[in-house]
Amino acid sequence: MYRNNVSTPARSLRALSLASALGIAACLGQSGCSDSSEPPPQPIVTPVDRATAATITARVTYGGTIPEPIEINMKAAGACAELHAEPVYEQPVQVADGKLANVLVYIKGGLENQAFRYPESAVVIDQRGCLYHPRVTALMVGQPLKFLNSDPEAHNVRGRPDEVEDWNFMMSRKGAERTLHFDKPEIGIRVGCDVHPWMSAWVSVLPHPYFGITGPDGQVVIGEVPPGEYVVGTWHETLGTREQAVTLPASGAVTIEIAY
Ligand SMILES: [Cu+2]
Repeated sequence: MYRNNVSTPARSLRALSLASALGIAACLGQSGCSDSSEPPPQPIVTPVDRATAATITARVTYGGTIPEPIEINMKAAGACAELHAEPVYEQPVQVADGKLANVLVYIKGGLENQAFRYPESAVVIDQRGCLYHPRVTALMVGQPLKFLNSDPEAHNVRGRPDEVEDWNFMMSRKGAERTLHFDKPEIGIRVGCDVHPWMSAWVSVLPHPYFGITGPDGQVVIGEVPPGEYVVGTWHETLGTREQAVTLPASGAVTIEIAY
């Protein structure tokens, strides 16, 4: 979470602590209640010359054995079980026709000392059917990350980062929302719910806009990249990381294949 802005987040944290001390549920998990930390100021950006900008297309494939999906037992939480007519399975390795989904593809090296505007629009993770939607997501430093609770069941949202501030809050009512901002990058932050231990989401925070998550086609297209030498990195929650060097000519379009 963003903590470098000395004034407002510190003040709101103090207010929250005071409210907690007084036993006031300061906006925690109430319907329609948004408890937003302040976004950081937009940086002074490094301009990108669109006339020479280039495109990277990354195709991610999987050639290994696909693990057996594991049925999630929601019976301990009856309200969750009631939300599903069919069995629900845990399957982090989403492969269709050899193409691997839910992989973060991002520029890992080559953009040092450059700064980019973050989108003001929030990336949203919904808690629905006692699962996170989407399971894997990414956003920029400073960009809002909004958690929603669409369930008639209470969830807590616990982040287990290594670099950014950790977080943990309850979202006890349907319609509750809560927004976070991050002040530094981190790849593959685990998000979970202590009430429903099968709930897993993964959030990555990037210092630039050159990233994407593969869909069923296993592909990410990263556009408007300045020409240059880069390292493209990938991350998958169970299959780990890969990286590949890329030379991007001016106005070029380079396609790389990344195999797991
Ligand atoms: Cu939960």
